[in-house]
This record gives sequence, C-alpha cells and structure tokens, in this order.
Amino acid sequence: MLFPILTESRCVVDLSGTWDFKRDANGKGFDEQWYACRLKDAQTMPVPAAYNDMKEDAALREHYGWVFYQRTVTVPAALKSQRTVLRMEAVTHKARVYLNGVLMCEHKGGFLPFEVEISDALKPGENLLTIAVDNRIDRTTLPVGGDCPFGTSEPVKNQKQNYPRFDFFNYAGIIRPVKLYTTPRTYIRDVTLVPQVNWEEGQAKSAVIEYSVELSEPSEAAAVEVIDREGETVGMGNGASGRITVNDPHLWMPGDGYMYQARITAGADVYVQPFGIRTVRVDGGRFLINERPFYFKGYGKHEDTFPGGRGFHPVMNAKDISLMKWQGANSFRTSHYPYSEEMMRLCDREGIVVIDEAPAVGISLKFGGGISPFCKDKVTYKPFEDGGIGTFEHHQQVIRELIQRDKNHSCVVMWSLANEPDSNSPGAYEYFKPLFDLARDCDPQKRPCTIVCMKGAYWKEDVTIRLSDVICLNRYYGWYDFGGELETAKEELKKEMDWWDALGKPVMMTEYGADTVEGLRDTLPVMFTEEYQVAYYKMNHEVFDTLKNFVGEQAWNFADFATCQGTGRVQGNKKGIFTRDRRPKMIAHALRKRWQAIPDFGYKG
Ligand code: BDP
Repeated sequence: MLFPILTESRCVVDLSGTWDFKRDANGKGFDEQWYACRLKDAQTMPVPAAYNDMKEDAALREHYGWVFYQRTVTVPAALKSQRTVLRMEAVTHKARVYLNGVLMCEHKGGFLPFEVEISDALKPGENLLTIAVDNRIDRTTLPVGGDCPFGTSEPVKNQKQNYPRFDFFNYAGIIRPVKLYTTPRTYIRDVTLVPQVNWEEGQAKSAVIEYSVELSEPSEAAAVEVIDREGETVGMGNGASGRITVNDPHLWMPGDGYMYQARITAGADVYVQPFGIRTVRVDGGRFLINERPFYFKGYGKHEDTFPGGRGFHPVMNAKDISLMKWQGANSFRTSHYPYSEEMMRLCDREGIVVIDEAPAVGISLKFGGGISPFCKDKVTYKPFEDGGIGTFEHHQQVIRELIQRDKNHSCVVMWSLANEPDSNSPGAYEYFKPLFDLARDCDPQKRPCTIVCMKGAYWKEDVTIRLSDVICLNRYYGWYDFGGELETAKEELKKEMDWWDALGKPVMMTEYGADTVEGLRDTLPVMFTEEYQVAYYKMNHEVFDTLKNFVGEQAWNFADFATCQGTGRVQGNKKGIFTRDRRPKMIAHALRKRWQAIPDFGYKG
C-alpha cells in the first residue's frame, strides 16, 4: 500500500487535530448507533495519540472495549471528480470506520495501515466520519492478550481488564494520522523496487533496479524515471515492469542515507517512491551490507512518549535519531510492532539500520508477558494445540501487511517475525515454518528473517536454530538470571554464548539490560542503581568481545517506557539508556565511549 503523498495528480488532506471522543463504558455504542449522528456528551481528543493518558481519569486509562472517535469532513467540490480514499495509518487494535452512518470498512491489527475508497459515499458539504476503536486483546490477536493476570494461569471470571502478555502498556486509539487522499480514476496501485549491485573489486560499478508497477488499469502505459539527490535523471524504464541501470551508484549505507527517487507516470497519475541502492545478505557467520560485514550497535525501542503513549510523535522520532547518532549507534529493532511509516522514511534518510518486527509478541502461554515465569508448572502446556494460541491466521496477515508496507525501505535489513514466542515447545516448528516461508516469499528483496528468542530451559531445541538466518537472543544474565551476581552471570552467559557462536550462523543480542532508576546511586554497584547498569553492560560486553560470529548488540531499551502495573515495574520499565524524557543515564556515556570506538563494518574482522 503506497504512502500518501502530494504529486501533480494526487492531493492529501491530513485529518489530524481535535476529534470528538466517547468511551463506550457499557458496551452499548453499536446498539445505540453512536456512529449515525453526532456523539452526545463527547469529550475532545487529539488525533493521533493514544487516549489512555490524555485525561486524568483512571477509567479511561484502564478502559477495556470500544471507544468512538468522530469529526466532520468537508471536501472541496474540486476534489469530487477524483477517486477519494480514506487511509488510517494505525488504529489500535481493531477499527470500524463509518461515513455518514454507513460502515465503510473494518480492520484488525493496531500497527499497520488500511484504507477504503469513499468516492461514492462522500456527499457534497459536510460528512460525518466515525471511527470506533477496540483495544481488547486475546489469544487470537497480535499482540496477544491473556485471560489471566501476570503470574497466574486461571482465567478471571467476568474479565473486565486487559491482561497483556507483553511488557508494555496497552496504549490504544487512533495512534497515527488519518488521511484523505485523492488519485485520478485510473491510478498507480503499488510499486516494487529491487536494487542489485554489480561489484568490481569491491566497488559498485553499476546497479540494476528491477521494478514493477501495479496499475488499476493494466492497459495503461507506465514509465519510471530514476532521479538522484541532485535532481538529475540517471535512468529510465518504460512499461509496467523492467530493469533500469544506474551507473556509478551512490550506495545507501549506515550513516549515509542516500536516497534516489523513482518517479512513476501512468496515464494521468504520478507517484514518487524514494529508494536507496544497497544489498543485504548473510554469509556464514557474517551479516553483510553492501558486501561488508556489518556490526549492529543500537537498541530495542518502543514508540512511547508522555502523554501521547504510542501516538505518532515526529519530534521525538527526530530527537531519538539524533541521540542514536550522538551515541555512535547505527541501528534499532522496532520492538514489538511495526513503527510509523514516517519513522521508516526518516530512518531511510538518516541511514539508520532497522530490524523490522511484526506485532507478534506474547505467543507464549508460559510467561505473563515475559515477566513472570511462575505459571509454567501450573498449566498443561500445549501452546500450539486447540485451546492454546490462535494467532496463526492473523500472524500471516500481519506479515503480509508489514512486508507489503515496508518492502521498499532501504533501512530495513531484516524481518523479525516474532518476539520471544514459545519457540521450543511441541508444535513450534509447524507454526513458524510456514511463516518464514511466507515472509521469504513476500519479500521481493529477500532479506534475512529471524525470530527473537528468549531464554528457556531448552534453548538447544529452539526452532530458531533451524529457521532463523540470524540468531537473535534476548538474554538477561545479571538481571533476571543471577541478578546482583555479575561474576556468575558472566560465566553462565559465556557458556551459553559459546554454544550459539559455534553454530556458524550470525548471532546477535537483541535485548540485554537492567532496570535502573534515574538518580539512584551508590558507591557499590547494587541492582537498580546507575552504577549497576554500567557494570552490567561492561560484563556483557566482555563476553561479546570474545565471540567470533557475533554481529551485534542492541541494548534493552533505548528509553524507559510505560508498562502495566506490577511489582517488578517502578512506574514503568526502567531499563532505558535514556529516561522517558530522553535524559542520559550514566550508562549512556559509557555506551557512547564503546560504540564510538566500534566501526560499523569489520569489527569482528
Ligand atoms: C523481554 C521482552 C521485553 C521486556 C523485557 C524486560 O522481550 O518486551 O520489556 O524482557 O523484561 O523478555 O524488560
């Protein structure tokens, strides 16, 4: 699905702003047809933003069920001759969209865009747009919700609360922009660009861009012009698919986000798709970008700020990338869901390397969201059988939608199909193998695929060994395991990492970290102090630096973030390198020193 942009043939109207809002406290909104006329007793609500922290109201913060957003939309008469589309970038987690009281579309999945043509439904003058949003999560949604609180296995009777099986606050609402855009009646539906590079003695002599353009009227003639950053045309293609050669290409590199533009013309429609020229592949135990061994330095992140929660925040996105560069980082993972399209476009331009993750977190009945291992012995544990996890079909849908959305991004170098699923129980291979096949099939650029795996008693049987191109590990030796005992933690970590290192595949740490309350200090490094966080990372790095096939370290987490309440969370997860408002903890300086000394390429030879 194309990102909406202004061109000679297309118009975009951003419907961000203050909408009317009503919480459906008693679940009567649909019976009473709240979507059919102006909401009674509505509150105001900003769009885009998560609603949870926007009012000083515990009932809203903990709301479980539907809410209704509404605004009027008046479209200039001049646009009526055009095809008009309403596009929601992300509504968390389920949406029903009504125009003038008529259901236009529904969508499941809170982090990927969807759209609907409304040309015929739009009236001249004022229209009433209502978006109903459901934040409930269960064993069929991604991310997965529980039917029991953390640390228990018994479903709660008359459940009235979300029990996330993940460790971040279940922010909800219209979290990314809603836009209305137009195209001519026959239009460009999609564009796919696959750059290949011809190397000569390690130099990129030329690149071939394989392209294909999907048109609403396949008979329409199409042309593609490749334009460089200076505005010069450097290649041309005729027809809906073909190959365009670019001589002496300026490659897209970590730290140098050089982007070309593909300007597509088809009939009356024009669309411009930015793209970079770079290659990615795994070779033995190395991860190659442009044929050079890359070392990931960075973080697992969240889209999380105060008070908009997971709401789109372009200013903080820009600041975050600046902080990454200050720190010598080159990459992050979109833990644990796809981030906004604007952020992906920014990473392209800034040369930030991204591991792009599906919203598949919590595919495990073992843990209450990765925090509490106490359930394990109490349940008959068959996650992938009847009565277990029912996410498979939705998982296929989100993989398709994610790759469709992000396939042209140069910043994306790997797909992560899930975070910490139960990947070593019976049925895990049968569940994940078709998903890997699907992702590999969907991706025209054939990027590496992985699942990010947690520490389990049986990690030697983890399906990630058979399926992942890169072994991505979340390990907390020195925190959840051997917390406060860094010497033992180091020995145990080394033991496990040597085992992975010997497999011959690239291995990286996608999460490691220690909760640290800003300003908590001590002469000795005790847990939760800033000193402990520094000692914890130092210990981990000493181990990482002994490994041969180790291709990167991504700290958990970039910044402190909101979670649901629990005894292990001090007003949220405090493993941030930065605080929630992006002030550096002591560790930020230590990491900066380390990462500035580690080159992007060739660190492990
Ligand atoms: C990991 C999860 C992550 C949590 C982290 C933690 O992948 O979402 O926030 O643990 O406990 O297991 O801090």
